[in-house]
Amino acid sequence: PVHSRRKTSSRQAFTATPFRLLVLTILQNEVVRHIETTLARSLFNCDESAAYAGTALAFRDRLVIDWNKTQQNQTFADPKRVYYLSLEFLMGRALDNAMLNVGLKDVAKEGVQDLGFRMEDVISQERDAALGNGGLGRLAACFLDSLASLNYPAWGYGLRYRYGIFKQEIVDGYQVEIPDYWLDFNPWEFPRHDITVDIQFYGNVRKYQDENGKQVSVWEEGEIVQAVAYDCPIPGYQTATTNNLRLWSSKAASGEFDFQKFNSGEYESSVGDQQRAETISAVLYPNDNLERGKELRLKQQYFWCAASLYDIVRRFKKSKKAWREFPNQVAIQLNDTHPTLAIPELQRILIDQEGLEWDEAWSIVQKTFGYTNHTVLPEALEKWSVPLFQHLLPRHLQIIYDINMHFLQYVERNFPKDRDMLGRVSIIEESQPKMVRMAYLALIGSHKVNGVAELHSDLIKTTIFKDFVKIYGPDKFANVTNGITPRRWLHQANPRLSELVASKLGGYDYLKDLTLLHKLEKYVDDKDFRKEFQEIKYANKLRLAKYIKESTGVSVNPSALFDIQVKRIHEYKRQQLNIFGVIQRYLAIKAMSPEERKKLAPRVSIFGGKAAPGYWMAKTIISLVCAVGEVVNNDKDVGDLLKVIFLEDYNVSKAEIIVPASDISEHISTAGTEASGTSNMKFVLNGGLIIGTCDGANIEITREIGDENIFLFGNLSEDVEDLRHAHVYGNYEVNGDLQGVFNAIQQGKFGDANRFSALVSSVVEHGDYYLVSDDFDSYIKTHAVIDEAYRDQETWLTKCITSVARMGFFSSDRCIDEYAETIWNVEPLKPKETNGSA
Ligand code: C3B
Repeated sequence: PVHSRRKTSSRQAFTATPFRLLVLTILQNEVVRHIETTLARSLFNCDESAAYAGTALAFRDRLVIDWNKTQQNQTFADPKRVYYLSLEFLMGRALDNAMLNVGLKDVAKEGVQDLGFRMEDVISQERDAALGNGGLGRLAACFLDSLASLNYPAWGYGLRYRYGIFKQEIVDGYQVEIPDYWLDFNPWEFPRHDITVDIQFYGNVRKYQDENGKQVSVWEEGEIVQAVAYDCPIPGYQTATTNNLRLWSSKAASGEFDFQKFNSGEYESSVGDQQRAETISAVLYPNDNLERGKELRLKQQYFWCAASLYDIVRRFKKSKKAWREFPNQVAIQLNDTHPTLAIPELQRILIDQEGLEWDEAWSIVQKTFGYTNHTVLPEALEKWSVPLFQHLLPRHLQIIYDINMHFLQYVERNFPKDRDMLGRVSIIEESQPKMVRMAYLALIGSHKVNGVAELHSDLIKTTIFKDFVKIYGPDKFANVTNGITPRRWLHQANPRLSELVASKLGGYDYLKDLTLLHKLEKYVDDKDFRKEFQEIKYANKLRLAKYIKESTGVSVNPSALFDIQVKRIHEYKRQQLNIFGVIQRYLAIKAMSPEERKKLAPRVSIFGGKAAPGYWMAKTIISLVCAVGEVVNNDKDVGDLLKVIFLEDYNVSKAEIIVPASDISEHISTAGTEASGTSNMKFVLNGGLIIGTCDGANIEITREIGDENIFLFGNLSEDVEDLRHAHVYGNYEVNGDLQGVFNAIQQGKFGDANRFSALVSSVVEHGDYYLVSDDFDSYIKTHAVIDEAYRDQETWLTKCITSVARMGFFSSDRCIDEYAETIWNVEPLKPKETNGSA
């Protein structure tokens, strides 16, 4: 078969007709062969799903060749590798990405057309791989894309959940969760039944002295569960490098059920062990920025960390290098505290199994790990109860106590006068029951801790890790501002804009070096360019309007200002502020004269996002949005001036339709609560403007694009604490406009007021923790500024174009290069055979 990647790296190279025809024929034959043989279906009843499957399998074949080569190359060169440990990988769809990276999308498009299908429809047959909740999981997916595209020898390690994040349905204005069984047909994974690891739980620890008088600990008995590897190829853009994402699936160690029980007639309980083992990797915990301390979650964490470390250590041992070389061969990045158990696990392997002394082992551990913190929200900081640990992982608890003892001795030596510090920084919280503070363990066991945007990285040093800055010095802390992959979030989601950019920049190199976008600035006054840029935005809005009509039945005017907030529903992200603002707009419109109405730009307020199933307040916010939509959208008197939409089941593939269609997107968290945010970057890169608070990456976006191109409002993070203190509990007075909104809700304008009373009372009675009342005025005023700005379409367009041109900094490629240099100390490994451009 033609191995296309080397020969079709750029579109220009692919105009030679006879060659193109040949490839087309070959590709088409492969698709047809897969449909007829792999899927055992006749071409006569080939539907879109079969066309998808055939196309996916044909592209998969091509990926696999490069994947094998990459792995061989890495085995042979044995460079230092990066291991990215993440409980979440929110990958979305793979086919479009595979086609882009293999470089044959145009040909494939023609091929499926010949079979009678549109590529768009074929692509949309694929289910999202939704193994994540939100920003943290999607960041991991962007990182894998950049790691491969930049040729870093890197592996992702995660869990192969049978159920990803639930599907959201809205029934009568309420969220309903539907399980996401996504594995019916997944051509992008390869089970490795030969790669298994036995993982131990429970049991007890026996200590004895060996023949040399050395104290030895053995972890005995308990229960064994087997981890089976499933591998997914991760192709890079315009390179042959294809890395591996290894996901672990759990199964009973014997792989068989209890025959004795079976034969004695206890059929159901005979499969019990099997099922209990399989439960470990069954389902993703659906909480974003919240930890609930469930035993099964801790089991997931250990299962995945232990299997991954076994794999990493096995690979290292093949090289027969001395243990002290381990940190020169291995960099492990902890995506938040979820994989923190990898730290005591590596220490356990080194001292209990490999016989190293404590200090030598610990020095290896610290040099190996890096820890990324993604949140300062107290409810998201992981703590596990000591009794649970004792029960599930008795040896690890001992090791954690030993780590803590060494650490506290060090602190005591260096800060003899500050006795309180010991209690504050101890890994063990002296509560009832005692708790293990995972963030402290992660920090102590790593050589670098990084935040994900400048403000956030500063905040962790002055709040949750303040004492640790004193103990270790500031150099242990770093900032790596998040980024996004331009391949998915520009080229794939917005092909027309990508093409327009390429036409001006002389090709698609900017997809590999996003800073090249700055060259667009010289076209900001170019009439044709402006016209086309605007037309593309309109076409994207039209596409979204069509989707809104199909999914909600509501017609929206594509010329209206599209105002979008899509992200997980959380009080700190303040969708409640947004919907209160929408209500205020509705009330204002109702009170306007016809002349005033004429001046107002029509608006569509679009919301989307999932609420954690147990997060009642978040679910109430969704209900209020739906209830307001019900009233506003049916109010003939308001017409096009305002529409309110809640889009069901927001996910990665829907984001690819939604993001390119915004005029304004909302990133309005209480200052200091959103560590970074990454959708803010996606929206601006796609030619939309932002309304936002001075929080997370909004601040750096402002610095890059200029403050004339962003609509900032609200209080600053340094004032948040004082403002919170100034609030009173009980009957708190809010100002006129917000009071008007509350009155409308309480009068039942949007249905039974009792349904929404918790939202109102969180502000007026319970201290308004998220400062909705403090920021409301400035929020409303800023929306008025936006209305005014939108009336001047030419200036608006200039802002949009200029912003796109200045977004180069926010590529996840930049971000990965920073990690590689400042945290991992790894170098790219050139692929053996490349397409010449890598
Ligand atoms: C998120 C944060 O809430 C975002 O601000 C940030 O952009 C992303 O991580 C990526 O860094 N986050 C999350 O999605 N889940 C958590 N448990 C913690 C943080």
